[in-house]
Amino acid sequence: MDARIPIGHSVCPHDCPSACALEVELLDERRIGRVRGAKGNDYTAGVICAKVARYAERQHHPDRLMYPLRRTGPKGSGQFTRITWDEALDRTADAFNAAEAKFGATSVWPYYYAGTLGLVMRDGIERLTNAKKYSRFHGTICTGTSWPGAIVGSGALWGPDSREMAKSDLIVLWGTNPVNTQVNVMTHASRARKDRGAKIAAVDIYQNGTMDQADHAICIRPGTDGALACAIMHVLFRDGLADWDYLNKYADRPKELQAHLANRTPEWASAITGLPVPEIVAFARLIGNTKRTFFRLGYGFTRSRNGAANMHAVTCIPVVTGAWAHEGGGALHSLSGIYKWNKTLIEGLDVRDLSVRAIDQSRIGAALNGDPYDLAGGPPVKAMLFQNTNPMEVAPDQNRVRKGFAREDLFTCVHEQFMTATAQMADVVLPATMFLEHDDVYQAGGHPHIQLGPKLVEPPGECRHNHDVIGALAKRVGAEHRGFDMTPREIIDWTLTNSGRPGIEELERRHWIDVMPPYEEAHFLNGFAWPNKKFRFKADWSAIPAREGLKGGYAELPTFPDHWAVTEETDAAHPFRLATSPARGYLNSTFNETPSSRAKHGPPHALIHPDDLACLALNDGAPIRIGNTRGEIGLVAKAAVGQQRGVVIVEGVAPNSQFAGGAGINTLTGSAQSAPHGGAPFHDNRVWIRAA
Ligand SMILES: Nc1nc2c(c(=O)[nH]1)N[C@H]1C(S)=C(S)[C@@H](COP(=O)(O)OP(=O)(O)OC[C@H]3O[C@@H](n4cnc5c(=O)[nH]c(N)nc54)[C@H](O)[C@@H]3O)O[C@H]1N2
Ligand SMILES: Nc1nc2c(c(=O)[nH]1)N[C@H]1C(S)=C(S)[C@@H](COP(=O)(O)OP(=O)(O)OC[C@H]3O[C@@H](n4cnc5c(=O)[nH]c(N)nc54)[C@H](O)[C@@H]3O)O[C@H]1N2
Ligand code: SF4
Ligand SMILES: [Mo]
Repeated sequence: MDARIPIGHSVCPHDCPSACALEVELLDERRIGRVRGAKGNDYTAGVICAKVARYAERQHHPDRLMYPLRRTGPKGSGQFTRITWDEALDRTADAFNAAEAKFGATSVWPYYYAGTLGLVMRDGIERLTNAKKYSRFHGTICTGTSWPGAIVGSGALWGPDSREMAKSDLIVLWGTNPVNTQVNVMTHASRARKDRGAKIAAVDIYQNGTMDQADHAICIRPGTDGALACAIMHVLFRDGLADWDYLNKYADRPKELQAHLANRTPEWASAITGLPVPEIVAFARLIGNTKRTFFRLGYGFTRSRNGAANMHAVTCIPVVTGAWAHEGGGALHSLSGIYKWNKTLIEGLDVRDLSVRAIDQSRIGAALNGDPYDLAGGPPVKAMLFQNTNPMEVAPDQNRVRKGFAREDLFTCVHEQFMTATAQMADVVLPATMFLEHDDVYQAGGHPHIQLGPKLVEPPGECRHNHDVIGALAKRVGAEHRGFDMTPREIIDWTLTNSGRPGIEELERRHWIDVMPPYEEAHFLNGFAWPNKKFRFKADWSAIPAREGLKGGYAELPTFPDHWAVTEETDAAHPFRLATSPARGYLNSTFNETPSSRAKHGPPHALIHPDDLACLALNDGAPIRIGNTRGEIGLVAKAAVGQQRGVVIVEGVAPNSQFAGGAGINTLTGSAQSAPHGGAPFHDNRVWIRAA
């Protein structure tokens, strides 16, 4: 970087466990230059992904929304006209007030997600919901299955420090593709390989970039991780590789687990996973003979109807080997449980009423089409505000989502940075700031730092930040809470100090603070986070409370680790299994407007085994249709050998508009509420394939 250009310190706000510490070239008060990873942060270690290194391309994109807009043509026509902020806010508030007057407050449903991970800008919308008793938002789309699965064994949502990967002898990247989704995992895993000769194993369903880099690439059928985990533990017990001293001290019911696994043999798992028996046995022995085995557990393998159970099954493995007791050993899914924020002010928890209806985020299609189950017997949804999310592209069951958005009697206001597919359906569109244009505070899922992202440059046009919009709407709908009248910096400072952390000034000076719990706590050396301090091989799913006071369907879930056969399996009409794994250049649907990401990804394509292509009489590059009972899409076939026969991968989330006919990938994904509390099974779909 040019030493004469001033540098600002920030943090990547996007929905990624890496939450990289950033250094940003500030060209003038409005323009940024290059962005690089902070070298001084020992997790980021100077490395960031290519899409954020080129952030100027997104921030100064010619298509950025700059002014409020009102729709003038039919819904989805793309016809809008510029209006003032006052008119935009008045129209939105009028629609909310009209809905409330006629149908009650729960006919308004504020909807958001993690387009920014900043606590003030992401979660402040909850304060409006709670103050007005609008329908509450039950967030499920991402962590709905993985978090309960990770907590039900250990009792907590944390694990060893991710930087400890550098001290491991075997790193198992299970159901995660960090080369695409959180590049810094590879930094630390590669260190272990270079410094100690550590091995990297990956468990996935296709030959992605992470599998390419792995010493052991284990390619299973989708949704069969529970079977593989059981067979691994069967071999560990059978071959004397279980650590009984550790088990007796730290685990509940180890003997019962051993008995339960007696018939979960490698042969049994081979038939389910599609892996050869010797590969399962060799992998189990490698794990059993390597005390410092670090399981880095991703989200991908939980995006199936049996995902929560599979997560629990895999977390049991390092308990059987006793890896938890070793530095560089154990299992980490997310460190989100270490932060313990006081979010009273941000979310208005002091005015929250848990008896108010909550609607499942992933069921937006069903809810907008009036499904009485989703509406819980209450009024229809008549008015919505969207911040930081693009459900017209990312939510499952897209045909129903589209139909819902097209309702003439539904008012929608979308606060966005770009004219997304969701914004195109809106009645009112509001222009939003980007992260370098507002103040916020961030935690990370993949490392233990709290970071400040201060405002570094002026926003373009008339962009306003989320907190500003929420406050302005609050006034117009008569919502009362002291948080609406505070600045983002005041809210950040209050939240930090009331969560037992240093205030904003100190955080601004230091850029980040490391809040990793002590080693003993992270490794549960004083016991796991249950009253009897034992890890639970036998899961009690009812011990994992549904968030936001919702009921879950605990009863059916397996207790001991198992293969839970509830996935959407193939049938005669749908002979293929489809997974929608993440592409490198897009982050969910973010960055799908930047030219370099589009160029990298190319047109939407399906990775299909060459033998399957031959059976279908299709050539590499042929235009195809893929469909199921939910709908069908048009894209091109691409021959790929790196997955089992019958498995198809469509990486994304590519823009709907790039698919033939405009129906995007989530046309094919279902909105079944995966146990225990919901969560969309994005990688668990049966489909047919034919020539276009
Ligand atoms: N470039 C990029 N980065 C991203 C994202 C993105 O879309 N693109 N998304 C961000 C978000 S919101 C999140 S939550 C994280 C998620 O990041 P990850 O934890 O990496 O999870 P996924 O991205 O869902 O999928 C990871 C891998 O799981 C594999 N997989 C799918 N089904 C199965 C299965 O049944 N078993 C096994 N073993 N593997 C399976 C997929 O093929 C994929 O390679 O990444 C974040 N980072
Ligand atoms: N097929 C398929 N679908 C998936 C997945 C998959 O693996 N496969 N993954 C799922 C997962 S894990 C997730 S988390 C969801 C994520 O889905 P979303 O939460 O919708 O994530 P993004 O697509 O990144 O959209 C975020 C939007 O927020 C906007 N934004 C960013 N910052 C701000 C801000 O400060 N203010 C405002 N107002 N807007 C802002 C961005 O411009 C962007 O359009 O997608 C899910 N959808
Ligand atoms: S790796 Fe993730 S956190 Fe880091 S810069 Fe890229 S998107 Fe942001
Ligand atoms: Mo996510």
